[in-house]
Amino acid sequence: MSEPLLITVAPTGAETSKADCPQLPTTLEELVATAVECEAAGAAMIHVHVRDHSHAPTLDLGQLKETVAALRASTSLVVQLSTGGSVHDPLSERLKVLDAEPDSCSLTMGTTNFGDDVFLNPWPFVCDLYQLSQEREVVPEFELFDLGHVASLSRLLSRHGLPFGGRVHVDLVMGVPGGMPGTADALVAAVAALPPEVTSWGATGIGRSTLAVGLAALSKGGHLRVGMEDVLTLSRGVPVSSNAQLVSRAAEMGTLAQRSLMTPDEARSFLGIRR
Ligand code: KMH
Ligand code: ZN
Repeated sequence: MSEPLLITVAPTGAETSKADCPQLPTTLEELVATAVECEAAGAAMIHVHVRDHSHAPTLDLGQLKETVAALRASTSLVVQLSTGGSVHDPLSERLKVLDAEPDSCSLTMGTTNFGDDVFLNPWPFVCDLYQLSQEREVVPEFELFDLGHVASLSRLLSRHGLPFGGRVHVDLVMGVPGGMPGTADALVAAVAALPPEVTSWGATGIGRSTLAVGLAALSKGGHLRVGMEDVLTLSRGVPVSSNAQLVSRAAEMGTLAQRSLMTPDEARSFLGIRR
């Protein structure tokens, strides 16, 4: 019997503008309503980027804390804050995200080209963020955009030990222009290269690679991240109307693959989240 399926929703991201996509949840009210719908549709964890009052990405600590509290008040979802932010956020601000005391944080294992931009994650920053997550008892999700990031994860774990909670959960972020392609072949290669300390992995395919990556991940027994951070169309020319639509589709795919859905409470134990 396969492991229950952990569905993470990434509802907002830092790249899409509200003007281009009015259905993107950018206010706190919209985010909380989305989170409630996505939990009902089968999500167990939420990966959060916060927007300011003009809908621009922000790492404002007050807003981050308010968002964590609001999500905890209205849902049971595991709350993961993005430490990636936007490509314009300074590293020092990204470290301060942990001051908002989330359950989990994203932790990208290296610098990557990101479309026309660069998503900066120098090695000393990765180590600082990792050590801070251990001190603060926040469970990192290791974001791997490239095969080189797999090797960096191995190096990080051998130098600095296991994360808080003792579990090592990885998300393969595939199909970013500049990172590994969103194909079944690349997914199989990345999974085969994961270090032995990894206890679970999921994958997300950006843009049109979302279905190829999702289906390949399920075939290999992995978990799924979906959401409007990663994809804005259901199929060519058909816009996503809500994050819950993507979570429902992921849940249907999981059911087809004979996977039960992991509840938020099960996800806490599974990921080693502090209770
Ligand atoms: N917005 C990207 C530059 C993360 O959340 O940790 C980085 C990102 C990864 O979304
Ligand atoms: Zn993100």
